[in-house]
This record gives sequence, C-alpha cells and structure tokens, in this order.
Amino acid sequence: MKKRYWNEKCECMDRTLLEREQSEKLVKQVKRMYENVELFRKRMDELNLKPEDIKGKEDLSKLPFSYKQDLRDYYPYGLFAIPLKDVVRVHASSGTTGKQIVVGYSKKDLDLWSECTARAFTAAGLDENDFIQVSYGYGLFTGGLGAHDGATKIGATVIPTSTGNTVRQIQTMIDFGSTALCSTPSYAMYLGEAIKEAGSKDKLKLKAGIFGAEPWTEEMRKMIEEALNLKAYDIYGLSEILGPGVAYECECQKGMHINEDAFIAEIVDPDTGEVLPDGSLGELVFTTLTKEAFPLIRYRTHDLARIIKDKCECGRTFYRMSKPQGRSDDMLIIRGVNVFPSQIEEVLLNVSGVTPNYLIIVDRVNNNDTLDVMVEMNEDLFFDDVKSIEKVAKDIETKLRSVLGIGAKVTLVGPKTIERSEGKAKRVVDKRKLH
Ligand code: DLL
Repeated sequence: MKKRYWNEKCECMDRTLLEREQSEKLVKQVKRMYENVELFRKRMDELNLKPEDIKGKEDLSKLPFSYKQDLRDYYPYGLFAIPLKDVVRVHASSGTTGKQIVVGYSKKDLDLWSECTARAFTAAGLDENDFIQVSYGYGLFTGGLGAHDGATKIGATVIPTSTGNTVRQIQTMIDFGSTALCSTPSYAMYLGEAIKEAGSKDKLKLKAGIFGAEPWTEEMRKMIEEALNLKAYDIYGLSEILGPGVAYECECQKGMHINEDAFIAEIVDPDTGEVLPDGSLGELVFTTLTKEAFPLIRYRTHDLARIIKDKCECGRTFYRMSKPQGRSDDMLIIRGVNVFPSQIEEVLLNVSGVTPNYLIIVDRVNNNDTLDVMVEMNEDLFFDDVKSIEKVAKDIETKLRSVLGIGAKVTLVGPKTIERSEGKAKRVVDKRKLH
C-alpha cells in the first residue's frame, strides 16, 4: 500500500502528547538560547525574565519577539547559538530590499530540514519510485537544496535542474521522465506556457508539483494543474526558520500542516503584537523548538495567515496554516487605502481574456498617488477587435474599484510582453520610493 505519511508517529501524534513535548522542548530551547545568544539574553533581561520563568508553552507570549532587523544588526554570525566549527551549512536571503541575512545549520538541523521536506513529498503522494525535478534555485536560496535533501531522504531520484534555461528544463522533464516538479508557482506557469507552445504536454509524466516561496491563489493552482497535467501542492517556509518545509499540504489541500514537533506558530496583531484569538487573520510568528545553529524565538514573519485547528481528514494532527494572503510589509498604501497585490491578482484571475501575468506600477504625480496595472492578454483577446479589448480593460477597472475601493488604470498588453521570472515573480514597482 502507498505510504500516506513519512512519519506517522509524529505527524499523527495525540495532541496532548504533542503539546507536552513542545513545552519540554521550549523550556530547553529558551535555556540554551539564554546561555548562548547575547541578543536574546539582553531582551530577556530587559523584561526581567529568567529562563526558569518559562515553564511551558503557556508562557510563550511572555517571551520577546525577534525581527528580521536583528539578523541584519548581528550579521553575519552574531545570532548563531553553537560554535562555528559545528555549523555545516549556511544559506542567505536578500529579499527585495535591504542587506542580505545569513542563517546556519548544524548536522542535526539539516536532518530536521530533510525530515520536514520528506513529509511534504510523501503527503504529495511521492516515494522512491518518483523522479523529482528540482527547479528551485540552488545556492544561497534555500529552495533548491532544501527540496533536494528531502527528495533524497524519501529515496526518490532527484533531477537537480535548478532554475533557468526553460527549453532544457522541458527537454529534461520529458527525456528523464520527471514525475514531480518543484518550483515557484510563477515559474511553473511559465513552464506551462512554454510546454503549450511546444505542443509537448502529452509527453509529460508529471503527477505532482510542490510549489511555494511566493503567494499564489487557488485560481493559479487550477491553471498550473491544467497546463502541466499534475496535482499542485503548496509548501511554505522561510530562510530564517528553516527554508521550504515549515508547513506542507496534504491530499485534502485545506491549508498547510505546520511541522509542530519542530515549530510553534502564533498569530499576532501586526501593529500591536498581541496574540489574536483562534481563527483570526494576522501575522504569523514562529518559534523554533529544536534547531541548534540558528534558533529563533517568536520570529515576526510579516506573513499574514490564519491557523486552522479543526481536525484534518488526512489523519495528521498538526494544525494547519492558511495560504499566506500577502505580507504586512507588501501592503501598498495608495491614496491612504491599503492595497495588497494579491487582491489585484484575484480580480485578474477571474476575468477571461487575460493571463495572470501582470505588473502593478505605483507612482506619485503632483502629490497624488497613481495606480497602473499592466495586464497581459491571452492570444484570443489579442487578436480580437479593439472594442472588445477596451471592454475587458474597463471591466477590470470596474472590478478593481469595487474590490480595492480606489480607481486604477488598466493597460492591456500583448502576450509575453511582461518579463517572466524563473524564481520569485516581481509584481510591484513602487516608483514613489525612487523620487
Ligand atoms: O522562499 C523558502 C521556500 C523555498 C519556501 C521554496 C517554499 C519553497 P525566503 O526566500 O526566505 O524562503 O522567503 C520566505 O516567502 O516569508 C513568504 O512571504 C514567502 N513564501 C514562502 N512560501 C510561501 C507560500 C523561501 N507557500 C518568504 N505561499 C515567506 C506564500 C510563501 N508565500
């Protein structure tokens, strides 16, 4: 029978037991960090807190938050909790703004990481018979090597293509018989377009795709599934906490199970930091329970999501997180109104004649914010008459106004004119920052 779980004992553990274990791990982690991480000790002292004051999970909210800025201030190794000789790997992330940050892993941390991604692959129905093509970037970005080690752990054959060279990616996929693809959802869309153009969809053997590293909608899932003829699974993670594999989707696809034996998730109000009631949408905060080299307590991710505590039909007892609905720091304030790129994407995905390739351009003209959205037409609309094209543009403008509450100017552009990304897609140009 096909294996449904990579680690049933852990993934389906009785919650009382799981939470007791989380508490025990938290107590140890706090003590270890107090002894070894200067910034953490300083923050605890400022709050008049001693490690002994933390007796379990129930005391979590007493602990200080940690922030991306801390990683910048203590760059490169100032937050590492073990001697550098025991660090066996570093990864880095630059994000779209600011100085890069560095994170590190001990041997045990790498084991934990591959354990987490192995669970994700197994949940997507993959095993040692599969050929997993890893088209996330290899290098300092955690996507490539993170997926690679998990795929190796389940005994699958890894095809480490990394990003780029789309023609060769597709050739490899066909010739080597890839049964699974790991990439950003935007690159999966791009591969889908190229495959359609080459007329090679029926040569594919793909059955599953494990996509993450950027926000994507349910509508995009359908498009990718159709273009690549596979079932698309979401995977979540961030360099600071682990990389891919912090949370993963099971076959029910109603949120991503958080690897709670290794991480505790909380949802807080992004402005006040207050822990929000169950089911609220707010900022995800993670605490690592067992990581050795680079542990973090109450790390503010800026990702906006909900925690789902209902029982999942798959049998896993780990709580789930909803798809992140954007980042609190991605929010654009346009003429005083809060706008998330994901709101615009959702509107576009529900209009026929256009593709989800778009660019949001925000500027300030005569002290007034302007919002322009460039959207690519599909071939059908492109060859239609001007009147039909204008009608679609007006239709999108009306829908955007009703969803966002402010007006936007929509320009429809020809197919394939908006630059494609092989990694995370760049959807927003905020020219106000350049003035
Ligand atoms: O993107 C790690 C990763 C690689 C995850 C491959 C999944 C697959 P960073 O470059 O540090 O790490 O970026 C982390 O990306 O805080 C989210 O804002 C976003 N993100 C990651 N996964 C998802 C997802 C990797 N499934 C940041 N849905 C996070 C939405 C995601 N956003």
